[in-house]
Parts: sequence; C-alpha cells; structure tokens
Amino acid sequence: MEYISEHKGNELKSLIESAERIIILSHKNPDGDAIGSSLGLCHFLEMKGKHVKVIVPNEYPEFLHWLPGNDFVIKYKKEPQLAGKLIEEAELIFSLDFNDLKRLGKLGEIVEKNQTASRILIDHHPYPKPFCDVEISTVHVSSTAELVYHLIQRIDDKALKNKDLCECLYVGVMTDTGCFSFNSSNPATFRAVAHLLQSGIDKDYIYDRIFNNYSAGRMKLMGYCLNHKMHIIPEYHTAYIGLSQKEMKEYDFKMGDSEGFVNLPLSIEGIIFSALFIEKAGHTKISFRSRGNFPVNDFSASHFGGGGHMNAAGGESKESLTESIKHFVSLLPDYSKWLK
Ligand SMILES: [Mn+2]
Repeated sequence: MEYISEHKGNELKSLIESAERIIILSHKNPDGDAIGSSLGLCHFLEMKGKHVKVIVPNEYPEFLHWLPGNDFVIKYKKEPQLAGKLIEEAELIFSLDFNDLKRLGKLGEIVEKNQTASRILIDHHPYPKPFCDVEISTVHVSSTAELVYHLIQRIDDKALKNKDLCECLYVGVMTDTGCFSFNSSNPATFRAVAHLLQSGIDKDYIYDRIFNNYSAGRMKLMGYCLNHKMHIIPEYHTAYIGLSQKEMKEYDFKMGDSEGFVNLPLSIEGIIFSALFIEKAGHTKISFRSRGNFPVNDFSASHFGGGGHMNAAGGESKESLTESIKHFVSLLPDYSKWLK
C-alpha cells in the first residue's frame, strides 16, 4: 500500500521549500509516537536548513527525555508566551499524531488564530477533523512515526542515513506497536524499520532506554495494582484497575509510572476489555484497551468524551474515581454482544 503518492509528496516538498519558520505540534500527554515522530520530522527539516520548533501542550515521561533533540522541545504549559509567539510567526504548521485541535487543549486556540500558515496533518487516528490544508491520514499504518518515515523516503531518502532522525522514528514505531506485538502485521512496517536500522542505530540500546528505565516505586505500584486493585468481571471478559491519588503518593508516583498498566489484564486468558482509572484533581482520567474487534474508541467517545484507536483509547470523567468505575461497570451489559 502506498501511503503517500508522488503527487502528495511533491505538494509537501514545495510547501516545505517555500517556508522558513516551521512548527511541529503534537497532542496533550505526548507518548513515544508523538515525541518520536515530531523529533524525527524536526531533524529532517533542520537538515533542510529550516527554522523548526516542536511544541507540545505539556510535559511527558522521563523515559523519552534522552531522545536527540528533546532539550529543544517547547512545552506550552511551561512557556506559553514563547509557544504563542512561535505559532504566530509560523509559515507552516505540522500536526502530528492527533486528529482534532481539541487534543491540544488551550494551545489549539492559539493555532486557530494563525490563519495564514499552511497546515499539514500526519496522523493515524480515525475520523480526522478538517483543520489542515493537506492530510496524510490513514488508520492502516503502525504509527505516525512510520508515516513520517514514508514522507521522508518520498521527499529525500538520503536523509534516512541520519542516526538521530532514525532513532526518533524508531522509538515512535516501537512504542506504538508495543514492541511489534500489535498494529504491525503489514510487511511495510518491517521494511521501514529495516531501513531505519540501516542508519546504524542500536535497537537494543533504544529498548533499554525506553523499557528498562523504571523506578523501584513504579514496579512496586505495578505489583500493588495486580495484587490488590485489579478487578475481573468474567461474564463480560473485562478487567479494570482504579488508582487513587493517595495510593499513587504512597508509591512515590511520577509522571509515566502508570504507563502500560492498562495492558496488563489483557494478558489474562479470556480478557478482551481492560480499563485503567486514575484519580486526578477534579476528574478521573481513563485508558481503555481491547483485544479483537471491540472498538474502545467508540465506547469512550459515547460515554467518556474520548477517542483514539479501535484497540487503544483514552477518556475522561468529571465524576469521582468510585463513581466513574460504577458508571463503567453499569455500561457493560449494554455491550454484552461484543464482550463474549
Ligand atoms: Mn500514534
């Protein structure tokens, strides 16, 4: 499958060539794909002599801080004035790994005010909102980082010799496929990864930096979750975990520590739907995962104001932790057709 036609490649190439100041945006609570794809594209555009800045709404977990170029990423929450000024002056704005300006929070309102910059979307979430002039959007790809790879390959494949660039893109593909355990059955993904490895990056080192980078507190919290907080509802093949602020404090919780917890129940035989509830100040943050055909993005959009992919989505509830979980459990009978 061809993700980026020659025609589209040329269109993007000339948009890049005619712009000097370029901004790359990604979504709130950025993950490995958001940061990896953004920094990968950033390295590419810098090689083209462009003035480029990556801007994200807020901070992200420490296991991504070693990525080449990380120190120059601007967090809107920390530096709102600088971010605002850069967006105002931008001639070209890339939106990576999200499908709706709402996913940027307040930062989205600032982007909306710049009506002169051309906007390019590169994303793999379903149903993108029409806020960009040019769209590279398909759900049939492992990750946004892989789409960036295909774009660079289309425009100037010699750039794929650059190790920093390839390292960032590799992190995006690796994290968004759970180390090639899902969303990665297309041989094109492995051809892309093979090409990235050719630059000389060390994939074992990268794995180590991302996954063997946890604190003891995080491991203990994981043990506590599995032992005391995981609830299984066998009749709906569902499991959930809820964590209060008090519990997280007890384990010296740091941002990113609950990363991956929502996937844990899915390795139990027969469990096809998993949810993780995290208590926040004034609301509850929720993650959903599924195996097979149960669309958690639709489930979340219908009940918890969220969205995402078919097997991985986020959501939010204004209710307390306990009430959110009650609400969630009460919805399951309506989905009994799916959850069997
Ligand atoms: Mn992604």
